[in-house]
Amino acid sequence: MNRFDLFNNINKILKDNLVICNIGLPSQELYKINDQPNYFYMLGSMGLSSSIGLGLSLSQKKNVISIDGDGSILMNMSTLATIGNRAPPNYTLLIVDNGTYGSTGDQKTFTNENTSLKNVAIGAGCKNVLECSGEETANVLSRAIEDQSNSYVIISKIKPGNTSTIPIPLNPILIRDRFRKFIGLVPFL
Ligand SMILES: Cc1ncc(C[n+]2csc(CCOP(=O)(O)OP(=O)(O)O)c2C)c(N)n1
Repeated sequence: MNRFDLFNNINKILKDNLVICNIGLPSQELYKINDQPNYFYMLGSMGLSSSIGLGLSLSQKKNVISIDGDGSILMNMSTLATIGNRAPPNYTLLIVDNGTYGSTGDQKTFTNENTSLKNVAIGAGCKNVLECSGEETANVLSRAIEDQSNSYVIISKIKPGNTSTIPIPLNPILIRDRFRKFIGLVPFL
């Protein structure tokens, strides 16, 4: 199972929640499957999907799913310490661990070698850290969302590989404003 297969599998869970999606092909693939105003596509800021989702979950009550990549988490590991100490129960971090920097040509990351993001997350103080296969992810994610008392970090181990996509044809201001409207905030002027 690659990222596109995984997103197809979990879209039924994502669609009812606030989703912050990692920069590059993850956002393009999610857009290709299903575009909704409650999906916030990152068009920049590699490594900050987890942090933006954390801030969002702390500032309002709806469930937030941050979708991040292994490469992005490796680049901004300190996010796991913040999550480990401050994540509220409405926050779930889904790390799509395909073992590569997929968006830039599938260069291998260190999760192929000695680095375990599960162990890093546990060491950073994250509770409810679950590693699973791509096939198991829909079940694991839906149980995490249903649990209103705890935050979760899920590491979904999948195969590398990208699907043919187009750049998201939405203006970043539109992505921002329709997301703000969805959570009940007025658009910026
Ligand atoms: C600071 C910074 N460095 C590098 C990039 C280029 N870049 C964009 S996406 C990406 C790979 C992200 O890999 P990962 O988070 O594992 O997600 P994947 O595409 O594999 O799903 C890179 C290196 C960037 N946008 N910003």
